[in-house]
Amino acid sequence: MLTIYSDDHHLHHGRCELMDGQLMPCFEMPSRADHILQRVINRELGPVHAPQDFGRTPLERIHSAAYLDFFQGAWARWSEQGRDGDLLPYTWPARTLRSVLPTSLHGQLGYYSFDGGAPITAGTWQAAYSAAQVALTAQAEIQRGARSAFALCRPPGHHAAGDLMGGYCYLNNAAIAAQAFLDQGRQKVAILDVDYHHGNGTQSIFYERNDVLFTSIHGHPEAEFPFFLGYDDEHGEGPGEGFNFNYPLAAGSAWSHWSAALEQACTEIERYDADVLVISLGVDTFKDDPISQFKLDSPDYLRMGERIAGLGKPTLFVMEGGYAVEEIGINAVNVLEGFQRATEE
Ligand code: OKP
Ligand code: ZN
Repeated sequence: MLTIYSDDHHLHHGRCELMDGQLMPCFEMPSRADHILQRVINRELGPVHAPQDFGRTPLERIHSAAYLDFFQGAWARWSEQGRDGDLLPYTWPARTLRSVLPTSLHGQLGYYSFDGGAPITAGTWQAAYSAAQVALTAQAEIQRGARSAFALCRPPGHHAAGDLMGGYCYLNNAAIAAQAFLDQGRQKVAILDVDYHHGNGTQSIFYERNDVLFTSIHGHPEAEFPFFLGYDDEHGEGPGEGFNFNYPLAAGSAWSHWSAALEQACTEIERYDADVLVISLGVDTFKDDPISQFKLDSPDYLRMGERIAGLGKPTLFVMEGGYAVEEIGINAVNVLEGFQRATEE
């Protein structure tokens, strides 16, 4: 399986996040992608290529031009104010307030975000832009006929909506790739989001559409980030009604419960009869993940890959979360090796 990877992810290294009332070093750190790349190489998964540059146009199919302009220019505005620390929002247009776009940098940052978990640093735009190009380059490989490809994206993307950053995410790599498939002639794309957290950004982007099926298995939003989306009664709206399926699970869920949800998601994906499959591949379902509450173990990721391969579709894997840095490479590449093994049989 071909892996697409860019060193540009090192340009994004946030300092701190607020966690249980304490400032902590960001869990979403560069060594995550470094460990995954090392495992890809050590296991000889396949070649590793740098991304091509498809420009901003495919990003604008998912994100508003105003949002992209803001994100691209935010650091320059911040440093013009003489600042060099992380740029973080602190006020949002929540209930009772108006969603008007202010002129000030921090006002606009609140307008274009939903939480304080996505710091903008000097290199964040370049890193996120390159991650989107990584996804698009892997997508192009599948469009050329490959059975599968791995987009080793960092920062992740599934919490980013059309004009919102948050939850470590800025550009929705999986959504950008899904849209590229459609723009290049595919009719139906299925997304399976296996990250521990609900992919609220991806769901919202495609919520009123029937050309993208969104399915997600995640910690129950009653108890887990992002809290305000991801319930099992969210089925889509308008033309998108019946094309959104959430499988929220309780804290402590292990493979037996998780795999039962996977079976249900696979049933919906098979019923949809997609042309192509996009996996939002988070491995923060791991038992030792420092910010998550599921109990999957490393061998379970082999089975996950096997089951995904059983769907028999061209499959694009897009890296999302996973914060047990020592094991992230083993777990992510286990999914890919499980897929590969089942495909060869
Ligand atoms: C991103 B992905 C406060 C703690 C909130 C946010 C989790 C984002 C997960 N900073 N944690 O889905 O793995
Ligand atoms: Zn996650």
